[in-house]
Amino acid sequence: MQSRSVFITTPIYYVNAKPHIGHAYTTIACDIFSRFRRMLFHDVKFTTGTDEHGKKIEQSAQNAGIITQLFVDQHSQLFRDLLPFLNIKIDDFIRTTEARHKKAVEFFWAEIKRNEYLYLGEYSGWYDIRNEAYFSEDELIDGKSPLGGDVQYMTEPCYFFRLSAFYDQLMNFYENNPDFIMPLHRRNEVISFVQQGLKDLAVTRTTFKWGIKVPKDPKHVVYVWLDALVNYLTLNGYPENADQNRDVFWQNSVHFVGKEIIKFHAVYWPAFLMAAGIRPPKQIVVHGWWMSEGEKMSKSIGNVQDPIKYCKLFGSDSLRYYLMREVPFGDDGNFSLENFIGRHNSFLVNSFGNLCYRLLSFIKNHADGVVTKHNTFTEDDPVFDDGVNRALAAAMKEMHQYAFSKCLERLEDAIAFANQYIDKQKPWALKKEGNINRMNTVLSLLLEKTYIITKFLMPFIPIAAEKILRQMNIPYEPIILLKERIPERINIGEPEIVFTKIDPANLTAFDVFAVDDD
Ligand code: ME8
Repeated sequence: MQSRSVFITTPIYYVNAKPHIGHAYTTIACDIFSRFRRMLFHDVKFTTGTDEHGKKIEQSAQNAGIITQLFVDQHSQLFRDLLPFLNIKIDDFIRTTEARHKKAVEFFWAEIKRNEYLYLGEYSGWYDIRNEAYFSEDELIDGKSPLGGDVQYMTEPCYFFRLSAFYDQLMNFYENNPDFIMPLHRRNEVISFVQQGLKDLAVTRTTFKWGIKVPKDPKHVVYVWLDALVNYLTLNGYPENADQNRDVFWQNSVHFVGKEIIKFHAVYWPAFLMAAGIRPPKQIVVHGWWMSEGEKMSKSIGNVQDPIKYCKLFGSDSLRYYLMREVPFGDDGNFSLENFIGRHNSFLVNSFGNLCYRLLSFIKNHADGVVTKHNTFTEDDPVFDDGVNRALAAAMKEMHQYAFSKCLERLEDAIAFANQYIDKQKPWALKKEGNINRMNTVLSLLLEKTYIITKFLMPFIPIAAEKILRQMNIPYEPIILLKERIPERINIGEPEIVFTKIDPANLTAFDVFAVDDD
């Protein structure tokens, strides 16, 4: 049985540059899943935030010639400012420089120290500053870290976390929780990583100051990943809310992450939590990368796309739909303006938008804006009804598996059925023949199905769906019910076109690919 509560988190983003499409992607996916669960009347807590400590951030501030606190304040604000553009509704925004987070990290540290999972030693290795991680000589590729960053050899005294002690516990955990890592093929990667053996992990640094100091040993700064991962607990009221194991949100916590940070979330984080006596989160949902010009879109590479430009040009609904539909969640995808326009025009305009507008404007113009249910059925009706119901049920199943693009494909099937039904039933011909009862039967069935499909699309395209539902003028609860019935008599509102075709020829004035230099 699925719980009625869920705690949905994005990774907290580094504040060393402006947000780009990659960040927008994860946050949009979380927003859509949150809205979906809310529309099942579940209790949802959805959070995001910024990761503000570490050498990389300190260096970025120095390079910009700004004091670090001011630099992180400004950049964190950029991530916060992005949210209304994307039409994201969050419950909390965390910054790792906040007092509540410092308190949580210090408490967490003391817990794992008390449980004897920390010891003082010395660390030497090749340090990748960009990715805040140490590597051994044999892990380097062409003199760079396996993550592609420049490395320098460093030795420092530091605290180690006894990760090696968690091999059996982790393996048992993966075995007993087969859907801990989604999609499932990612689970095998994690298991084979752990099977290669777990070395103790250096969890403090002395080479920089910008971070949370180790309690009672302040020349050490807590490793940025340990600091960052604890954000999920801070957001859940830790340490005041000390018994996370009994907390319904913690028990149902779902971390959405990009595939490059799976090791931190699916190996280190569960081990840190086990060391503190807290059970791991319920699920880690892993997605792939948006690529641009053949490489991962990344602020360090500089091949990024600005999500705000897309929202301003085409509206947030179009961006949300494109990102969710273009690539199966979990796979990599190439971000392309051409495909963006193609999907907008073919689905939002020609398929869904057209169905709603042709149906509502027909009702307005040829039925005085009123649909009354009538039982003049033919054998086509249950076929249509069943087809749509089946597509909706399949969409629901995909959504629970975080298969956003497959969910949308099933909704597209439902819309295609409706468009076929309207073409075959020809309500305009029924009107001409004076077969008003049959026309009403057809129109009410179509309106009912289009209404349910529109509600299902709400998490994806909330602005347009809301407008269409208002045009339908059906008193509605924001809840997805697959077999909902509409009232006997509907007096529809004013039909309006909600999506207009994008003509690439009109876009020449805008350089959507320009990268801002600010
Ligand atoms: O890793 N395609 O922060 P970050 C898809 N602070 N998603 C992308 C992407 C792309 N090209 N680029 C970024 C960090 N993302 C840490 C996380 S969590 C405790 C600490 C998204 O600013 C994706 O979700 O580098 C990825 O995992 C995240 O941004 C990385 O953001």
